[in-house]
Amino acid sequence: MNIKDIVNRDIVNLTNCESEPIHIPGTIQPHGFLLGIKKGVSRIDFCSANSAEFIGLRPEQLLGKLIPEIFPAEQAAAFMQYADEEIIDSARPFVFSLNGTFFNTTVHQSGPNIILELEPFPDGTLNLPNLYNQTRNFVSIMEKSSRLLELCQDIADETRAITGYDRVMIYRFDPEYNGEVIAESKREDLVSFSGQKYPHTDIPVQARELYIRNPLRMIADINYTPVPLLTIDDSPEKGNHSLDLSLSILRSVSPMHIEYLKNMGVGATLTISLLLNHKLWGLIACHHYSPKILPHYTRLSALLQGHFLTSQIAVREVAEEFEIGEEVDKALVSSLTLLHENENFIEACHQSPSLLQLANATGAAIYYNGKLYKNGLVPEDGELIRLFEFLSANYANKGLDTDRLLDIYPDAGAISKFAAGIIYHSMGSGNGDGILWLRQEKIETINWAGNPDKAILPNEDGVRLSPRKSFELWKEIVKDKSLPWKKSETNAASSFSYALQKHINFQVIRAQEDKNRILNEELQMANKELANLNWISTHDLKEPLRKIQIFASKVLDREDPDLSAQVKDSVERMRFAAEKMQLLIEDILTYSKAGTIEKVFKNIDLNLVLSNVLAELQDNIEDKQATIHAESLPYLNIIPFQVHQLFINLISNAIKFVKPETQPEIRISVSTTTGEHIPTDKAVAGKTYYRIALADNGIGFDEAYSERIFDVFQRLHPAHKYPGTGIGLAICKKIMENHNGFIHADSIPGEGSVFSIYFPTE
Ligand code: BLA
Repeated sequence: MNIKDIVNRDIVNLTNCESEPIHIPGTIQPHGFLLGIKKGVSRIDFCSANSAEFIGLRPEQLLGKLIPEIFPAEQAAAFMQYADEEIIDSARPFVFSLNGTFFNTTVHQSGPNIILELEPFPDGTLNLPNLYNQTRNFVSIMEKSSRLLELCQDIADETRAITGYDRVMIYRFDPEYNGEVIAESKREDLVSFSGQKYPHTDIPVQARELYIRNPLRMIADINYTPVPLLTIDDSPEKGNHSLDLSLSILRSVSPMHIEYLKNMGVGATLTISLLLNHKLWGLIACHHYSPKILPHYTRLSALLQGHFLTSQIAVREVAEEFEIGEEVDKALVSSLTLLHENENFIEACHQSPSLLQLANATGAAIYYNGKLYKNGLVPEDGELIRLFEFLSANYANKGLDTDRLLDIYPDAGAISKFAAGIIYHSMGSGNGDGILWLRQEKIETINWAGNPDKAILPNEDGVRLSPRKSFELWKEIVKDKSLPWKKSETNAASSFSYALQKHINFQVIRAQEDKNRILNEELQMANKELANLNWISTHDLKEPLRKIQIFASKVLDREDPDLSAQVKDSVERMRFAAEKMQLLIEDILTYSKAGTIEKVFKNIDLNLVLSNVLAELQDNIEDKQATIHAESLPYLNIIPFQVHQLFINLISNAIKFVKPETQPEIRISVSTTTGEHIPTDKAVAGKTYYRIALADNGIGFDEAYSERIFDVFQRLHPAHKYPGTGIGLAICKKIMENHNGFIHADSIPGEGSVFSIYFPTE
């Protein structure tokens, strides 16, 4: 028979430390012995080298044998029944008695093997702890300690009482898996590790993964000599030469870690995993300063303690966050109430303490319309505005919260005193407007147990690297950082920012409405004044003008030799001016009437209106030898005298604005169209309109004026050449508005113009 050990002799160093296969060391600790049995056939395939020390049988006497060949028939049968069960119950371990010694036997399956780990009871017999008392203590601890830290302290005390270790620590991981001792129970003479921090490298990733699967480990004596596991090399299954000891209690420990513990001066340890949501939240870490073997049932009690604690971690953490959440909610409600009750919240209430409390901030600021509104502790104005501008340029539609502004804003160092951490929300107007909550710098001192940069040191021969030798306190000062923002705080800040934005939008709309209302009132006033012109013109202006004209005519008609030619000329001019003035008054009157006079619509034949207009303009037409061609016009529901006025204005313009030596020619055409084809956004898409186009061969005008020519007193051509008041087209526009229609002009200078009027067909 050829027997060989399966010891893993790979050397650990810096490059493979994180991948050291700690689950297959091929050795065990010596406080018990191990048998690996092929499941189903009960043949011993693996055996630790120390079997004889416990049962007087050497490995070569055990390997290859069946269980019933070694153990008394009754015990062998009982064991085989126990080991064949689907799930092996570790809380009910199997007790072997051999040659008068009782062994606690932990059994689990590893691949095709059943692993038996036999430990003699330390005091010779099975000694059950008083579980009733222990459980009662746990429950009273749960009930009395409400805060997580208190609970951890109580669990540390209780674990030490049950297990008797010199030091019991509750060790909590941060997100990077650096750890901190958050509670400690210890022998009085020992130096405290409380509050110390240890780098993540102290417990490498594969160790952490293993501790999720196997929540309890014991190192009974740091100075132990590992015991090799043996197997028969010429067994039928060649190559099956490693045994996965992940779930084993006797598994030998990584030499790296042993060195670490020696450096720390520790003699024995027990470690229990604390899991939250399937992740390692922390450890219960126990140290003893001499060798220590904890009996199986006491281990289970300590493990139960760990389970109790983990079941409470989430509950306490949520409860503590909930308490903060409640305070924050209260402050949010008061801030929102102020916002809703104050028309001008920013001016009136931006200094309310509740605005700070809703995010537990030390300062807050709002930047709106180029003005700063500040609350609490804030940087000086220039720096604050620069920060707002930076944030609005980079985080406009996102919002942001950070406990270290310096990570994103290079100038943050100068303002850390006020704004090491911020919550930011932009306000949509775009000019850097936004709201900020600020938190002061909280300089943190981390008490590293030894310099974390020297977690791994080259040793004397410079080849192997070993864990650090010094655990002397090494202080790290963390600057430019605030306390982290809690979810409830960032949520409250978002809710408030959203409400503030709505409030501001609403104010802008209301201000616009106010402006519109004032404009409307002004317009009504203007209309009223215009209506007054009607009265003034008839009574106060027209009468004196007529008198001026009559007297002027009388003077001119008289053949008075005493009147010089110069005086006559002046009087003539005076008469002419009065005539023009009268025309102007009449036009203004028509314009004002077009807007104010009661609108009486009649369904009427437009051809009739046109022939009346042509009759009225008869003299003018003959005088200029104008020709007018008109297609047949439709019946329309119109205000007859206004449409009459409209045609008068348009046709007389066409006759007036002619090129020298040219006879005016006017073509009136009719078509239908729909709103989207009319060049104004006021037309209703899909609605049908009549288009009546008056095309002339006149002097035309520059296209740039096609809108402005419809404004009052807009003249494009010199008055001495083309006389008129400049109101005619404004009247036309108003008339079309009265008919829910539009007027539009196209022109090519020197060729002619087309005036299109659009009436809704219905
Ligand atoms: C394992 N390291 C561990 C364990 C702890 C620590 C608790 C679990 C094993 C156990 O039960 O003891 C670390 N122990 C601590 C810390 C305190 C403590 C921080 O008491 C604080 C009070 N360790 C190193 C370096 C390496 C390393 C540099 O410092 C590797 C290069 C390795 N640590 C290492 C390994 C294990 C380990 C491999 C797994 C040991 C095993 O389970 O085999």
